[in-house]
Parts: sequence; C-alpha cells; structure tokens
Amino acid sequence: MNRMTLPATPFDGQRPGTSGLRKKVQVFQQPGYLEQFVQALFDVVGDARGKTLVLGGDGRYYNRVAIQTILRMAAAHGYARVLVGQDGIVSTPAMSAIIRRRGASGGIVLSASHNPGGAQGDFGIKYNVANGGPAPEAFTEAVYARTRELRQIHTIDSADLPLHALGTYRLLDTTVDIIDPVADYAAVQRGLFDFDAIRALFARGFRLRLDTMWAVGGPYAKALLEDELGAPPGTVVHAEPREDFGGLHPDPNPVNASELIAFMQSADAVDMAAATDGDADRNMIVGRNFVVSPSDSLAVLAAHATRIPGYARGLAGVARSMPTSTAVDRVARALGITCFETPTGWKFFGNLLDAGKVTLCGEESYGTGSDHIREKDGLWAVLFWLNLIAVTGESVESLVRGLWRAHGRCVYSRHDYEGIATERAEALMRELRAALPGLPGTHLAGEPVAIADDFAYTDPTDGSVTQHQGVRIILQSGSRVVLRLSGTGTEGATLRVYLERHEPDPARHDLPVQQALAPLAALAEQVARIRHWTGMEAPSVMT
Ligand code: G16
Repeated sequence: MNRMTLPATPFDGQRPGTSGLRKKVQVFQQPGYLEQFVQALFDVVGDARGKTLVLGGDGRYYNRVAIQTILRMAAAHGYARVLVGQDGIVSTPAMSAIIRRRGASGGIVLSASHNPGGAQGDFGIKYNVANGGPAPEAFTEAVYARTRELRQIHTIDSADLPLHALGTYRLLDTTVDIIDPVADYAAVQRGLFDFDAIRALFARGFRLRLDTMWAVGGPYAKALLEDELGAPPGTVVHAEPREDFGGLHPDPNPVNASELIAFMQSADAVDMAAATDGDADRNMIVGRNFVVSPSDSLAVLAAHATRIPGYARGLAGVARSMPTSTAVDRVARALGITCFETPTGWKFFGNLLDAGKVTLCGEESYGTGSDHIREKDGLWAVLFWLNLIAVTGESVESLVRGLWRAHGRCVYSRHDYEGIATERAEALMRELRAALPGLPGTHLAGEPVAIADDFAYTDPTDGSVTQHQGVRIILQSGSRVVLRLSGTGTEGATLRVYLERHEPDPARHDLPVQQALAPLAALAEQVARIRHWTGMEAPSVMT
C-alpha cells in the first residue's frame, strides 16, 4: 500500500449549489472528476490527523465506486478514522446524527437527494461539518475556489474494501470501521418521542403506509416502525434501496408519489400515509383523502410541540425558508416566540440551531426538522405526527383543520418551470429585478404592492450577508409571489414560482387551491413574462 500523487485534470463548474455538487452520473464518471472535488474538499478541511470522517450515501448508482475512491484519498490525507455505513448506506439525517454522536470532524454524503438515480440519472456529493450540518457557504465557496487551482491528487494504491459486513480495516495509518448506519439515528429518535404511545397506537390498529421510494429511508423506517414500534410488516413500502430507485423519481410530493396519493383517495386508504425522498431527509404527510402542505405540517408541529417529550419544555423559536408559507409565523406569534426567515437551503438554519435561537425549522420543499440534528429529517417528521396522533386522538386532517381554524389558512402552491435554457432563465430574473424599484405603490392583482425586493439575509449570529435569494412581491394584504431559480437541478434551469394567500374565512378553506391563487399566478406572469422567457404555456410541476 503506497501513497500516490497524480496530476489533477482541470474541470470547470464544480461550484456546489443549494445542497452540494450535483451533476449527471456521466459527469462524475469522467476520470479525475470526483477526485478533483474531493481533493479540494480535503485541502480546505486541512490537517486531518486525529480526525474522524463519516462516509456514506443514499445507495444510488455510483455510490459504491465513489466510496472506494474517497476511502483511498482519506487515507492518503491522514484521517485517523473513517466510519463507513454498511453497504455504503447513510441517510442525510443519519449522517448528521453519527457526526454529532461520534464527535466526528465531518462527513461526506453521496447523494443527489430527490433527483432521479441510475446510470442516466444524477449523482452528488456534499460535506457536513462538525455540528452535523451542511457546510456553510464560506466553506463551499472555498472548496470551489480550490477546485480551480489545485494541481495534484493524493491517494493510495489499495484494493477495494468489502462494505457489506461490519468490520474494521486499516488503510495506511487510517482505521476504517464499517458501521451500522441505523443505530445512532435510532438512538436519537428514542430520546425525543414517546415510543410507548406510538406502540400503543399501532396496537390499537392504527394503519400507516410509508413509501420510502426504493431509496435510503427504507432500512431506517423498517428498523424503527416495524421492528421496534410494532407497525405491521408491509407498513413501509418500496423499502429496499435500489441504485435507480426502481426508475421512480424519489421526490415525495403529490406528483411523484402519485400512487400513494391515489391509494389515500381509495376505499382502502389507511389512517396516515407518508413518503420520504432519496436521502430520507424530506417528507410528505398525507391523511385520508387529504394532502398536508409542508408549510402547514411545520406549523402543526410547532403548535403542538409541547405534547412531545423531546420538546415538552417549549420552543426557543422557529425558522422557515423565505418561500415557505407564513403559517408557522402565525403560530409563533401566538406562542410568543420568534420566527426567523432564512434563504432556501438547510445550511442557513445551522447557526440559529447552534445558537439555541430555534428549536423547529422547515421549508416548503418538504423538509422539516429540529435541533436534534442539523439536517432535515423525514422519518423524524413521521414519528412526530404519529406521536401527536397518539396523544391527541385526532386524525391528520383534523390536526390541520385545527390549525386553519386557529390561524386562518395560508393557501399555498409552488409552480415549477423545468428545463429552461439557462440564459433565458437568467434573463427573466434580470428583467424582473430591474423592474422591482417601480413596483411598490402600483396595483397588482387588485391590490397595492407593499414590498418588491430581492431577498437578502443577514445571519443574526455572525452578521454574514447573503444576497439575491429570490424576488418577493408582497401585496398590502400579505398575499405574495416569490420567484427564484432552483439551485439543485442538473439540466438547464428551473424557475420556481411560489404563491401564497391568507384565507381567514373557514367557509372558503376548501376552495380549490389553484383557483384561489389564480390572480397571483396571473400577477407572476404579468411581472416576469414567464411564457415569453420559458416558451412554456404552463408549469411542468405544480405542488
Ligand atoms: C435541498 C436543500 C433544501 C432546499 C431544496 C430546494 O434539498 O437542502 O434546503 O429547500 O434543496 O432547493 P432549490 O429550490 O434550490 O432546488 P434536498 O432535499 O434536495 O437536499
């Protein structure tokens, strides 16, 4: 086993997006591509002596190849220890839990999250720091800068390690432990929820269906729900991680999990359904014939948090990403706690959680979580809902309707325009930004515009400023339209248009969502000329 120094091949475009570097598998398969990014990452991490790295991914195609490459490079870099999930499996929330419980200095997750997998699909790599959360922007920018200048790759010449069985190996001075990827995660959940109450709920015949979409959530959900909490076998469906996610799109929203939605509208519907995504950090909650919007889910959890053992002392504060609906703001106001508004991207919650300013946080993109780790956590959200149902005796739907009765309904939808030519998407945003100063005071959708700006965020803990995080047009009533370009796609650009209107009148809570938001969709078209720039008559996905 020898150290080797190889010449680096220069590659452009290795700037991480909203959550790590995501590209087509074929891009990652170019010789030296992965190595260049990992070398840059290790260069920025610095001296690795005495440090522990955690390594694993969502099981998608290229996961195992990448793990072997990174193991060799980690050994060359001098890590004391690398913890690798058995079979190369570690979900994103489990990564956060393992880093925190084992005192690791960081971890590498191989995942493109909810993006499709397989040889023709997407691959991704992201780094989590010692608090268990995604690396902050300053770090990822430094990695990107380093990818542009490095000239050498350091690795060793060693054979692949077997990943399928627990065990300990040695690569030069580095100890490699193949660990159970579920144990640390499960221990964290046990410390938060009333497992006896959930067990009793299942014993009373409560029926759940959790669709883990052939992705990494399956082993975690089976271990906790079926093996430990007594949910009947078969509660978790599409449970074995597959390299191509069974050809499905592992994105838990009503469009991609349409089979689950149809099931919950059928006569066989169970009491509650849920779905998690590729790396198991996202969740969708569904009641009988009733889909819960992620923004409402966050607000329900916040409103009832003190009923859950892990949150019985109350919430320090809550946070949501800017495009997420203001439902949780209303709950926070009623609870007398602060609601922070951050840019899109879980990394922006990290400092608030570390500083103890926030206990729960969430995003419209099907992410919810808390200070138990530093990532969003799909199965945690399912356990939270189960615990709530167990102690309140209410259904999914009645919990959401209770929220609407108390605070009004934040009618909400996101319209995605996918696969737009990047220059045209950028031109749309440029034109829109240029129009912003002229908007306040004019009438749009029958109301005066109160605020029209490009969202900028000042982190209250370290004062860092992040600009250009999405255009907001907020009307006098609080109704709003937000437009931004996605930072997670791999093909062209995706325009996201977020629409929100508050409806206090319970008699109007059941109006079709798209109908209620039609004036706001028209406003978005009027100010951003979406049809012109995208060439599309309608969004490709509406959730
Ligand atoms: C990632 C981030 C989330 C973000 C989402 C959507 O989720 O972790 O914080 O909300 O992308 O980002 P965008 O709108 O830029 O596509 P995931 O689950 O893909 O890691």
